[in-house]
Amino acid sequence: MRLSVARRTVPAMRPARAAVALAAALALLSPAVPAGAAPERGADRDRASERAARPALQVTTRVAGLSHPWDVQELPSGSLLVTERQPARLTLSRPDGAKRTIAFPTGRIWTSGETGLMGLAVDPAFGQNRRFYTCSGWRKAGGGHDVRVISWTLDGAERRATQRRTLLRGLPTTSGRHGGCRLLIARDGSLVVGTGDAAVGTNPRNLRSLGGKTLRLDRFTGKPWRTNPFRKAANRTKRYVTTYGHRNVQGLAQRRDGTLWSVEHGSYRDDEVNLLRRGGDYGWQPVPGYDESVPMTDQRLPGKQIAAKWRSGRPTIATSGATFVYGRQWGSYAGGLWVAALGGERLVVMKFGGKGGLRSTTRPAELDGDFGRLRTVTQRRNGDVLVATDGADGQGRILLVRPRG
Ligand SMILES: [Ca+2]
Ligand SMILES: [Ca+2]
Repeated sequence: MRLSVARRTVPAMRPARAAVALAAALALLSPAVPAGAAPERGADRDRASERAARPALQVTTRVAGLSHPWDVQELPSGSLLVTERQPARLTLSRPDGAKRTIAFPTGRIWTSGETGLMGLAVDPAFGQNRRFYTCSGWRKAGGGHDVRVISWTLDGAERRATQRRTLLRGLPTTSGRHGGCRLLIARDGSLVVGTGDAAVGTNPRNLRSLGGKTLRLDRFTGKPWRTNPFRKAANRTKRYVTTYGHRNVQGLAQRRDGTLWSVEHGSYRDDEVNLLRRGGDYGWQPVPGYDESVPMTDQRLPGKQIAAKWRSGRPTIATSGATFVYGRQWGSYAGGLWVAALGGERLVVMKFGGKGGLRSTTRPAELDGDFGRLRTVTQRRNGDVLVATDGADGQGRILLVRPRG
């Protein structure tokens, strides 16, 4: 049994299945069965991957000198684009390590508390259209502020961003608390937006508010996405809503089987990882006022509330950005959802079965406690993983993670 050497691992597998898993693990030794490939295809293979080797991880600093880096994405040139929440800066790090601040209207970004320059997505056709997308606080021309999703183009010299279009405005804000906001371009080309409830108790369940939701839209026109569950609603805001009843969505990820997942911060309990279903109610409704004593998924609400696939219980670890990581070099970490934790100052690799059931959670020792708060995780095209740390005042970093070997 290799279970005993799995440091800090909580296997969700029942002992009765061990014999089956052992047989599957032996089958995995055949090179014809790549570890980590399409884990949703078969439960046996999934269980087998639990037993595959966990590679030792090599962690180095790829970019230093950042302030609250919030998201990082790779460009086709190999340069990394980084959003820094506060002070609302867009930074580029070239493959040779040279770093520069992109000319960008930082002064228009509203920064307060948890809100600033946040989510970032790079267009799949960036090589042709040079587009990328941000979600950020925004100072309205006539005073006041909201959170907006905006498309930009980056010039060929990678020095200047030009605003193309405000795709979505009016995401609610109050003090800056619970401002969201994560972006993901799904494989069908839609732009998915994970939002926060702005610490207003009625927002998550109000389908005329963009707060406490996942939203989906056309990344070129900003129109509601064609498969949205309420796309025919009379109310325009409602047409954007994909799921509701969220507290503060900090992570969005798509698995190879096409399923979409969100990661969100719990209250005093229960950070959650949710498998998103169109039109689903995820059960956060902290009223009257902003009463955080209610459950993160309150089944007493009318209708059906969808339970989380993973929850932290108590204490919370403030789970944030996440991505499904693939590639056989990652051994049993492959196919897992790699989740960054802020308060917990760790990375957690969660393995889920084909139907979304939790199989195991692992805390790689190499990314546990040594780098402060971890904000998000991204996988590069070459398979390497990038992890953003949340350091303030130039202490934030982008870490490069590879299997040691
Ligand atoms: Ca929930
Ligand atoms: Ca109910």
